[in-house]
Amino acid sequence: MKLATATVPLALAMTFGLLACSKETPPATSVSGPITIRLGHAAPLTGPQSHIGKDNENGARLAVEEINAAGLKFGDRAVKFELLGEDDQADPRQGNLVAQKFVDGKVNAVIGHLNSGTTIPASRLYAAAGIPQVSPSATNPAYTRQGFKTAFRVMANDEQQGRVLGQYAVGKLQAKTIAVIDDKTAYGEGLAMEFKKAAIAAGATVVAEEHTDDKSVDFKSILTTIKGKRPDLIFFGGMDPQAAPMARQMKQLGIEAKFLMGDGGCTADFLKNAADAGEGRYCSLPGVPLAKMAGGAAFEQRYKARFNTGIQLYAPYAYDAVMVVAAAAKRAQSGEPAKILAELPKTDYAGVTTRITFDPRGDLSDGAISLYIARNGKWEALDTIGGAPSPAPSPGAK
Ligand code: ABU
Repeated sequence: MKLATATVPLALAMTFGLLACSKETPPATSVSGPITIRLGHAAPLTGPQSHIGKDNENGARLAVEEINAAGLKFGDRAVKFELLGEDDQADPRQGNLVAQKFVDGKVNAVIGHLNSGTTIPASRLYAAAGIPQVSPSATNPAYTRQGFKTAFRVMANDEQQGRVLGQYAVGKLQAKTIAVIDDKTAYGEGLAMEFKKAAIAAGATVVAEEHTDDKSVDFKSILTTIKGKRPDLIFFGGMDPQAAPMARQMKQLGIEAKFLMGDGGCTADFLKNAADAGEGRYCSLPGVPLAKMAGGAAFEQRYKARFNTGIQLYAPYAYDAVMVVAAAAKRAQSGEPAKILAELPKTDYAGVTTRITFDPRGDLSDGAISLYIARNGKWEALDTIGGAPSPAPSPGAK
């Protein structure tokens, strides 16, 4: 389904449409006919995380549709964006197969992957092929620490998130004794490690450390072990398909410890699947709450109108990731990966989620982390730590 032009935000229409028609830069060639820019999008579209993967893809698709409706041009040549969605199943090996497919298919840029466990290995393939990669959601710091000029992300990383979570657990939630569970993925293990470091530095004692994986749903054995240690708080580094049954089983076992998660558990599905056992649980999410994003409410409205469902988690970030690539292409007046790459580090983009600029590694500068509590079946924002003020969205880079 195509969006009617009338539904495209005015600022976007002006930036990608009207301004693009001005005499900025002549077209690369005099050949007429549209230029097609193909964006690979990779996320789990099957399996336990498919609801989050579909949400990412929807966010990216909405951006592509809005850019096309606004009518981007390079000089007098129309530009059309295409989104090629692939299912990486949140699996590192499948992620590499998808990445190789994008490389072989010569996509102009990649939005993704969703998971750190797929994003990090795939980034090597994109780097070797010179394809720009912007992850909306992979938060393991290692992604941007490999020295690849192709790797960017539009949300704060887990060094920041873990630090905030650890300090919050001790400072605000008054946890003196803590149990840590992770799902042994690049994300879950990495976040748990950063959390632990910060919690210990803030004065807490880690009384138990347990591990599961990203397929398990029965945690009674590790929870029973943890119950014996009587921690004040249980931290889980992992995603909502594990977090929801974990919260339910904590309740069944009568564990009264507070339960704290990172962004992977901070979803609408956690609330639905944990049901009453979700109440009073805590999570964090990189970025400011949607209601405080300058373009958040309008984005949510357009998302719901287009997909007939609510935002699950990272859709606004996937949307911004596409817009950042499109703005770089517009500045370059080209869809060539090398020319987009030359522009990406200069990004200064007022997105839906925040003002996006990149540090020398390709990480979002000044990312914020927000804390939430589940109350009455909703995630209620508690605090936001760090981050630059969010300007009104005007999705064209300067
Ligand atoms: N940021 C949590 C989910 C994605 C990931 O980093 O694996």
